[in-house]
Amino acid sequence: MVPVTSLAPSTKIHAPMIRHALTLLYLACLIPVLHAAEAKRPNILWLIAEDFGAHLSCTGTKEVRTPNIDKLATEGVRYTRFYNGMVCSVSRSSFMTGMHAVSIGAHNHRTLDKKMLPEGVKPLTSWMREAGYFTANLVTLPEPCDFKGSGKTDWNFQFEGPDFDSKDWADLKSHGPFYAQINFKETHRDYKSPKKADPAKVELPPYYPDHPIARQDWADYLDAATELDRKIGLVLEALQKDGLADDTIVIFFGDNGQSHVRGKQFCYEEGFRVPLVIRWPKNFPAPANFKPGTLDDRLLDGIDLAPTMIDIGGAAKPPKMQGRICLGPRTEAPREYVFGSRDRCDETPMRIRAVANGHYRYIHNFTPEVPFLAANAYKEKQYPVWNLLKTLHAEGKLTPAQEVLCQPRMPDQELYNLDTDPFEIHNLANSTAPEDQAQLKKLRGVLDQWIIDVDDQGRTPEPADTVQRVKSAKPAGKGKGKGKRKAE
Ligand SMILES: [Ca+2]
Repeated sequence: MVPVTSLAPSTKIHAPMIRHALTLLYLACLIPVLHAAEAKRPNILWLIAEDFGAHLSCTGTKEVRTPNIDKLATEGVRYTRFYNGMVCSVSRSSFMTGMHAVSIGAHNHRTLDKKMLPEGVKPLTSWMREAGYFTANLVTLPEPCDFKGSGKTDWNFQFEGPDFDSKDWADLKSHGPFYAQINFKETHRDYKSPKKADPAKVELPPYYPDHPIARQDWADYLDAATELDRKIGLVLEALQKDGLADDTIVIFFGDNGQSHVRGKQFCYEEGFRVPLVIRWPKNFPAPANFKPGTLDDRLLDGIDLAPTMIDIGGAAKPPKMQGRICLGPRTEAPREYVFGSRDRCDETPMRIRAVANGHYRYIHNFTPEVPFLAANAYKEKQYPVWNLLKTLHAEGKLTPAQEVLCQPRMPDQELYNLDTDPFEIHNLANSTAPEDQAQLKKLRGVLDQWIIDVDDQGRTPEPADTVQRVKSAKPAGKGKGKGKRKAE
């Protein structure tokens, strides 16, 4: 029999070894689990609506029917102050790079002589591909959807490498994790959706004339939104049916504000503020700052999407990226301000810069001599209210808020109190109220500094022959084929 005393030293010697061995065994078991957890990353699906403000049933808009987007918002989070604008090619260049368009020379819609992206800046798909994601801009959708994605990219830059890996939904199942997008054209003009909204019941912003033409046009827009919602419902159904829903983050947003007279192409709320809804999939724990079924009123910029996707994909945010991660443990400081820019759109040069802090919006019109209704073939052809305003102005039938749009020049500066004046019709730039003056001074300073900080390339005018080149490059409202320029 071995004396107990002789056992004690031996036990003391072996206990750490046993613990060490157990630790190694534990780690050996754990490492594959960790690798599996690392390997399993969520898919990402962007549903991008064209030219769409947050005109949803769940935001209280009358005469629109959006049960599918409303449901998505109930299952996920709806972001109430998401700014993305102000026009297609410019905002798409921004949210696909995580960079302000003015920083990368992509600020003119559409840029004629597209530059290479600066070193360290790439399209989101390149970063996602490097992170191990399959990328797709879906055109071919499952048969029950019975429609195609538009496949729009519209980027104002050149870059190295492929844009996407596929156009076909059928590739998604076998190529996870994926980053995919579907571009919906319903809410882009021309509006061609089934007529459902009653023009007599729609609610117009006060700066548009209460006229049958304006009411019909707004009803047509809402019908386009209803049709958009129907198609989104079909896509979500397909995602479920293919067993992808529980592994896929769904992100619905507008590429820029609605294509109405004071919306797209301008720096007011109507041009920038668009819906954003995110639904987190069941098979992945939701971030702490994501509470399904709630509203999130943080100020967000379209450029925040790209770094957030890269972070979700498990890669580091590229150092030059100006957007901020807005979900998860690496969420960056909340924005105090959102900025906006407008430069040449089609054949209409105009330079506007804007900043908003959630309560006030300040706008600096650098080209006030260019009137709000400056000639633009696309708008004259496609915006009935554009022409209606001119007619009613000539007849003296406009209200003061509508008359402002028909003036021969823009104000040098504009300041709006968004809390008391959500439609931005009372310009407070010349107000003597101390609070207004304080906001004007503060926001002007912030905007001036931003222009320096982001190296705003709009400070350098385009070559003098640019407008002539744009005019000769496209017939208005036509030219969908390659080599032609489509007006919008
Ligand atoms: Ca657009």
